[in-house]
Amino acid sequence: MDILYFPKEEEEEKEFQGITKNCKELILSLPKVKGWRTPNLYLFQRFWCQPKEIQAIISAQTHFEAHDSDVIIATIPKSGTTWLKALVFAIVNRRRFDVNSIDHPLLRSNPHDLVPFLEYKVYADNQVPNLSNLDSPRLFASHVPYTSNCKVVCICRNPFDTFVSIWHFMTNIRPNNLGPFSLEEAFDMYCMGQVGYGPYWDHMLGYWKESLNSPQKVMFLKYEDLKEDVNLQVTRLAEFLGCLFSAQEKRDHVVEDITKLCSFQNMKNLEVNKDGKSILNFDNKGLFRKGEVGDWVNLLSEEMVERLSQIMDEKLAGTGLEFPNILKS
Ligand code: PAP
Repeated sequence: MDILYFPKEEEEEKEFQGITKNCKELILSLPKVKGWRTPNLYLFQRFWCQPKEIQAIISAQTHFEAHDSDVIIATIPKSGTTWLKALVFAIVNRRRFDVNSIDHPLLRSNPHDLVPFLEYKVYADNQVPNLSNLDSPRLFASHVPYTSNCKVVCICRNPFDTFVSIWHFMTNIRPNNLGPFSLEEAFDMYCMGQVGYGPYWDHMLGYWKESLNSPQKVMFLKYEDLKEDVNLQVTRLAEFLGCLFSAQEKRDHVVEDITKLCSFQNMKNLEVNKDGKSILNFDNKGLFRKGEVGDWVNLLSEEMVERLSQIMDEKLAGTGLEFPNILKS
């Protein structure tokens, strides 16, 4: 039988491209595990990250100065980032950009271009841009738990669907050079917290606790709640962001127009989301898969569900954070 040759070295070289000598030294001193789409993940400031992310995170932590009026959308990957970015952009800019305009930026640009990630766009590739001339409120996003003076909107999603979403996304983009990565192996790593920006529960609970301590500063949303009643959540978001809908706007159905503009079907079918690339080399179309609650039933075995349920029960016990009815989907 032929042995498949996987030139992993090429990927290892790529993962450190553009990383400064000092940063590389730091990264190589960190604990590491196998990566999902790069050779390794490194444990940096208690979270598992890729080298390029680590360099950009350090840069953001050094250079980013939050304004009180800024808004940061903070998420763990695959929990509804794209959707939340679209909603927040449409809400805070609705006086600048009429939601029903055929020229609305969300019809031409992917939400990741309108609300850039600090670690993938703003401070990626060693750049330190001047952000002082940007219109207020400035909108940014991050997968990292930043402590910041500005408002933060966080979204999380039940871990079953989040895992399934990451799994599909990663299997599409994982380079062949890295060799096979089975569902079982990925799930095992997920359960040990070894996934980008994981452990999942620490990320989620960090923002959850912040939202309880400082509800004026941190708003915590669940993907499932958005799916259940997105108009209600858009109204709550506007209140949190200090731009309430007026009685006239309510009569004019502005809330419903925003949710329609940002709906899965609408966004998925836009040209920019069918053909564009907004984050590194990912195709935007990979950001719009099914957009459902409960898709995990199609992938996870009974044992997997039991294992992850136990982990979540243990991690979330006494925190007040729960995902009711997820297992009955
Ligand atoms: P990211 O971390 O790469 O930015 P993120 O947007 O957080 O990804 O999550 C992608 C998930 O949100 C996908 O879920 P799925 O794999 O279970 O289908 C994607 O389909 C879903 N999604 C994207 N846009 C929307 C939307 N407008 N409404 C509902 N779900 C959406």
